[in-house]
Amino acid sequence: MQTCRELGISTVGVYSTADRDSLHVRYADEAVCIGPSQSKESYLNIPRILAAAEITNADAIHPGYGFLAENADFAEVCSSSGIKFIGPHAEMIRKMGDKNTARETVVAAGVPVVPGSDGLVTSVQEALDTAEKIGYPIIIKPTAGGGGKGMRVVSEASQLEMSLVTAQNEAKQAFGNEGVYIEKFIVNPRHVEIQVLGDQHGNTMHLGERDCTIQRRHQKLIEETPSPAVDDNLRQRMGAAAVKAAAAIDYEGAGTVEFLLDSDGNFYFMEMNTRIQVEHPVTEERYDVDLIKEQILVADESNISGRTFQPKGHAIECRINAEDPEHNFRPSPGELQVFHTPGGPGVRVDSHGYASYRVPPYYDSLIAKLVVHADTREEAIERMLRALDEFIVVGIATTIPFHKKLLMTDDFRSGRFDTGYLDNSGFSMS
Ligand code: MV4
Repeated sequence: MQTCRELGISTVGVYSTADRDSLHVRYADEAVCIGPSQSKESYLNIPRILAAAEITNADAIHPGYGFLAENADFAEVCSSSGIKFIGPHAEMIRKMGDKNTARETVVAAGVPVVPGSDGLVTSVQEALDTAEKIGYPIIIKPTAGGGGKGMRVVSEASQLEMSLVTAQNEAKQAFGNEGVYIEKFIVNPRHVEIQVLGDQHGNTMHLGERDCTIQRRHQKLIEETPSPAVDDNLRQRMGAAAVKAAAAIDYEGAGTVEFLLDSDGNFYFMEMNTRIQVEHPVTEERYDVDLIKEQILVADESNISGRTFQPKGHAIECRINAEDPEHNFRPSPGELQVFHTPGGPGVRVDSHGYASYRVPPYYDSLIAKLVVHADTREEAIERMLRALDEFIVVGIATTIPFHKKLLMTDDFRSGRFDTGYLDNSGFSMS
């Protein structure tokens, strides 16, 4: 909506009754209530969203990064209703949404993947043969999953049959699709992803990487760019691989190609997210770009050939969640009695909150993204610690104390961490 304001485009916000006081409702030129708090009845209800678009005469819908952002049926219904879905076409979402198809698609384009099964695994014998060939441990992944949902690690042949059957049943339950595939399990990798942008004229480019290795139970907590583990040569190779993956499906819009990076510097395609992501602001700060503006421009048929973005400095994002890090990150909804956000050079806060706002208990716990930009990683860390000290939230518990503690550790400062860090390193709040 801020981008639209700058572009002279008027906006309509949609909201559930639980979000009537959210900042996006006040910021929008018009707002339409689309139902009660349960997201199935509001933010996931396609007919209600289309009705809101139609009564307000909307030209386009920006799906954000949750709910329907990667729903191919929604993208399809938008286009057939004459409303531009700001994102890729339904077929592109479908191809990348089915993880085994995505894997096969990028392999054909010459992108490295982790050694694994040749397509979906349909029998115990096939699973045993695949695992024997690539070696244990292996990981079973549901093709309809993503983001870590429903994955199972198997460390020896004796567990494989049991794990396969369980994984298939769980996948059927959770996604209505029992398809699973197998990969060699890479122990404690880093999560490094590449921001890509494609236009409607066949051009595809990348805007460097984001390191999202600091995660807890598949929830990212800190993201930064550049990655402490990526040099210019690796960035160039991962960027080229990400562009190949996106170009393989004629990708349109902003997208992210996720890679695992092992401790020897090998990278492997994991999945492609066909949406703008929560952590996109770190790329915006380092590359001096408004990615939402780029999404809107390519949706309006703009051509990106010849566009270049000059990276500068280092950007870090800390996710400020309504969660209590002292109590296993349990949710802590409630009133923001005080909500004082930091400012000053190189500090950005993206939030829907304000003093007296009541964080509802129904949705994702993210209440603010605190993003800093500075010349070097060291200066960015100091700036982040300064901004975290200035950030005052009274009324609910947040992840601010967690970030202060983590950013003080030698391990974080030296870039010595992997995706297992929070669970294995002994790092704790007490
Ligand atoms: C893996 C893996 C190890 N080996 N695949 C989890 C989320 C999804 N995008 C991919 N995931 C993983 N796939 C192979 N072959 C380890 C993970 C993984 C992980 C990846 C990124 C960040 C955090 C993670 C936490 C646990 C497991």
